[in-house]
Amino acid sequence: MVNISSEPQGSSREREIVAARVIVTSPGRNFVTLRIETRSGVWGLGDATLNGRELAVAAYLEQHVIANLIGRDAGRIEDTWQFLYRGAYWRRGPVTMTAIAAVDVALWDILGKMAGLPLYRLLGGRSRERVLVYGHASGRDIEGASAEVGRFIAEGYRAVRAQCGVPGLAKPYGVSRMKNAYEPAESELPLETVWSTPGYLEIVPRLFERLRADHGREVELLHDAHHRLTPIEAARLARDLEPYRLFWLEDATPAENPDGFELIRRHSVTPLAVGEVFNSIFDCRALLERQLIDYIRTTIVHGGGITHVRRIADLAALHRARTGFHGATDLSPVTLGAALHFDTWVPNFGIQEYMRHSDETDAVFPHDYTFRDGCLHCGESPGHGVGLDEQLAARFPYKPRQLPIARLPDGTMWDW
Ligand code: KDG
Ligand code: MG
Repeated sequence: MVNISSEPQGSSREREIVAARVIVTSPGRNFVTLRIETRSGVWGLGDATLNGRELAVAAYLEQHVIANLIGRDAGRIEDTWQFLYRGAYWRRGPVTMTAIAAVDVALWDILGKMAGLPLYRLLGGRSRERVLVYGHASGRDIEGASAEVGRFIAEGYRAVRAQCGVPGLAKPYGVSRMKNAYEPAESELPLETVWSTPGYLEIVPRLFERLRADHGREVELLHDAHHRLTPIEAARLARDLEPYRLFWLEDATPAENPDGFELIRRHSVTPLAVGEVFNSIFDCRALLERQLIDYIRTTIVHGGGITHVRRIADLAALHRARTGFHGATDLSPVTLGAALHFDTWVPNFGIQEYMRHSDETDAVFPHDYTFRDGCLHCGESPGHGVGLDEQLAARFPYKPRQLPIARLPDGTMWDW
């Protein structure tokens, strides 16, 4: 008889899930983490953070998911994914898919720990030596933004996203106050900001003209329009930016209707990135199949975990699109750790967003990934390599925070 307990990933009894709980903490910003534990004592972590809607995911997990996990085999990752997706009847949506992602990533973490292998090796091994990242530079004006881009280059970054203030607009997207990293969810109720497109369309090409003049053509430059433009405005911006050879223009227009991207494509060859608010392959499908985008940004935490996002990456590969995972600070170090293993493996990798977490966040989530020469490197410890110091986490209680909203000068509600 086969001695199943000698399997590297433990016997099915050892893999049985005996406990799972949600930890909510706010070391500088809110994070929701799921911890799943097996009978063998091996545990795994998954990120369940949905910025501004954190407690909805925490409740989804606590009230509707955890009881279903107890007694299941932690090694049945695919079956558990299908159970939570198909079995719930109510499919997709950011809350559901973030909750499923948390379970999925925790199970992959457990599998890695039981096998004694880092996650990228479970996925199929290394496809590259390092993960190219882009940092976030911003300034109240072109001058300030260019100085910030210079600071990133001096720190070793090879790719930088640049945003700058727009004359007449008090709080345009992506421009940090003081020297702090940009953190949009800063108030208990949504901060009301005013948006106006004409000034923005004037200043952004001038920003990139200046950045090329100051920093040359080698550094990769990116920009996020954050869903503010209509398709024809986005087409104009994409065309005006062509001389400055952007790595990508992100979220040029809201993506619910893929035809908007068709219109941009008709007018411009600036590469396009979309998808940080997507949560399933069905959101990505038309844009990829019609070759309307170049980079897909849907990431592990909001896209149903590794099990689902690798299907999205494969679909993208069929259409020569590459990954460019969302990586703002509202995605916890658990997501960043898992993403770096995915990035190290995935054949059609493009770039990874990297906004450094605060020191408090890094202390609560000890991790083994490192930054060097403009790239991140995943660690070699088993699983995704990110832990959680629960005692420290308990010192940072949850703080209600919501993302801002945008209105046009006449008060019309707009896309933030
Ligand atoms: O939670 C919202 C932020 O993650 C988002 O505004 C950041 O657009 C963003 C980006 O590209 O990082
Ligand atoms: Mg974005």
